[in-house]
Amino acid sequence: MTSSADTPVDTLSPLEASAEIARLSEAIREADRLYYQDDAPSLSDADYDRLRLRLIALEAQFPELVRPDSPTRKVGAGPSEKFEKIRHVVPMLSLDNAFSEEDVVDFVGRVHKFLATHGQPVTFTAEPKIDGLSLSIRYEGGRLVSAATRGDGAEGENVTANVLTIADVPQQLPGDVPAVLEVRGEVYMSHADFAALNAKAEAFGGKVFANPRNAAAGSLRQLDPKITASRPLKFFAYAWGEISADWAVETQFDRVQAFGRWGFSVNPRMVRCSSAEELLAVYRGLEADRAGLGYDIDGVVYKVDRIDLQTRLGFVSRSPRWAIAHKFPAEKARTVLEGIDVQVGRTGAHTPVARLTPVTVGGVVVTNATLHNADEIERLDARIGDTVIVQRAGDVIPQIVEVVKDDAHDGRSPFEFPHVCLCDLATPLVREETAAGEEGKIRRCTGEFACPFQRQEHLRHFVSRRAFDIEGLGEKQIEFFFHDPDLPIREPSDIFTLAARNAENPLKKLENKEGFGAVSVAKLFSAIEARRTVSLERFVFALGIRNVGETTAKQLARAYGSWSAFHDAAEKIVAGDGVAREEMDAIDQIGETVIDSIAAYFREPHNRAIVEKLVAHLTILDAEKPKADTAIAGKTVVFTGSLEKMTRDEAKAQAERLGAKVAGSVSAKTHIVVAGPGAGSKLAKAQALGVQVLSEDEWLALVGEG
Ligand code: JCF
Repeated sequence: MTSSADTPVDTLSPLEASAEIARLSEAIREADRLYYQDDAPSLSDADYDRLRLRLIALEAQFPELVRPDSPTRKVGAGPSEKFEKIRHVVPMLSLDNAFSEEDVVDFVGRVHKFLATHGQPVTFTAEPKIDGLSLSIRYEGGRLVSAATRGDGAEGENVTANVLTIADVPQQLPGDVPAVLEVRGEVYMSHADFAALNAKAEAFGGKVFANPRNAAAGSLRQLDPKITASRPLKFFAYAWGEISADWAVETQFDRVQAFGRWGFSVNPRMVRCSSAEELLAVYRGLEADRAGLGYDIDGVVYKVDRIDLQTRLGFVSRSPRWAIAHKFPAEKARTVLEGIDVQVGRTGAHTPVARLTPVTVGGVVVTNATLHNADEIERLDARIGDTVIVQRAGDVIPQIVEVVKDDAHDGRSPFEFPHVCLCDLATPLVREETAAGEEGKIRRCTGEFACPFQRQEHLRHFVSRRAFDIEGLGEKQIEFFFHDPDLPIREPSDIFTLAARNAENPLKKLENKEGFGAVSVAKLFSAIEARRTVSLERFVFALGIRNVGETTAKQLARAYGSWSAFHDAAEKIVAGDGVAREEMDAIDQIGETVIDSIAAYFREPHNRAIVEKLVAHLTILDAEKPKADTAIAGKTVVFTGSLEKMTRDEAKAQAERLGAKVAGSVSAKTHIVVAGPGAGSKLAKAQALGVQVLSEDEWLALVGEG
């Protein structure tokens, strides 16, 4: 809180405000230019938002100082408008990271445990992790028909015309390939090509890139494919998406080698291994050879080789259980801590952020770093003006790992963390208890929806892709409407009254505002209309209840089936109903922390009012039941004794996938008990109650996966 950006706007003189507005407008315009035109973002999203928010606040306080060309008057026009979107029929995955040898040993152990290999070997592949951009290339009848970037994994940008210019990417595959085939891999630029490109740019006044990855990204995302063609891009194939036919090649390694025979470049350093020790040996070898490879890599990717085992292992959230990226250690640099800002997140958490003298860490300019929390500042004894060591590991936010104490350190005053929220309410910050009942490190504002910081963040979350996902109402637009005096959106229900309010206000039509037109407004309103009907899981996730992420929301939706059932349960829990609490506790993966958060949310009168107002505008669909057309759909199953063909986790995941509910104990409501060797009291109880008892083989035959 060292910059003028922290001076409350209502204490500024018009002269000071005017100067700051000019400065902010220029900074935002420059950032926009770098982002949209040069593909070289100069600011993090958070920093960019901070600038815009400050400008909006200033303009609200001093309306007479608003310039007609202010960047706040423009909405929309993001980079997403540049390319058409392509939906990935098979999502493009991201990999979980391993940062230590221990993580790798754990990964291998988890695979063995899940597959219940009892010490039988499992083969893995190990390959360099290319530091480029993922790409999915689609072939139909062997002919390249489209190519898309990863995007958010579900939807990427259509860069077909540009990919057609990459020499490494075949446009026609040999005759024997599947009718539909998506080949995935990494676009990158070699060190030599990168250096030559930058040398040319420097000589002829072109754009100089910070590192090969940025150069590859900037070259691929060109609207003019002629520019892409002039850039030396390369491609390594390492994975696949949709494939039309059964492909008899049954391992990761062999499939990648097949890509090689079809004309793709595949990485020559990919090998097979059969233990954690062997994987680690590959890692050490690549780490040693890293500088001589000729292209950037940021780690090593390990995968289970057999495709059938990959299928059995499946996914946790959006990452495969059968693969992991082992990252090379972080790079470090020394710089000066110029200031400490405190940011407020959507849950009211106050996070300190270090402002640094810009420094290059592993090819990227770092200007700020996370300090995690107040305790961390104290632990580091970081004081403004100190020399610090910053560390950057892959795409992780840079952090301060050490203070280099100089003679002046003791003379600097320790940082004083705020005790009240930065919002106008100045509500006290509290440290929440952790799940273990200890005092947490995070300080949060207690103002919830009433806190202006949280309001806007709640709204952003509410419209985000995995929540309401309203086309044309993204973060930028939320920011605009949040501050718009004519058609404000201050809480979720305001979204659903927007069209009606606009119709009532003929003098200040949205259609007439800059950045909007009749067509875009009509589109926005129809996108909002379409979202009046929403699935229960999206709705529960969108509420932004602390500790209720997407997975938890899905579990809750499946367990309760309807909004009224969930809401009733929440109300009962708030009222102290022990049975309702126990029922929620019995839901898979839901425990005390989640229940406490739900209770706290629905206990808060502001939240109740906001939710009630919102629900009045919506049709919340009952939860889609898990598969209904299988032999075990809707049945409650209990596993007891030991299983021999699969692990408990796997059996459970399989049963749930096929629509069954897995319970821990036998009751009159149990439909099937699967009993293996060593089954005891649960088996006896099942027999006493007359519940159907199956052996593991009978179970597998029943579910058709024997
Ligand atoms: O080299 C890479 N950057 C890389 C990324 C290699 C892989 O085999 C990957 C990947 C991302 C996802 N495999 C998956 C499934």
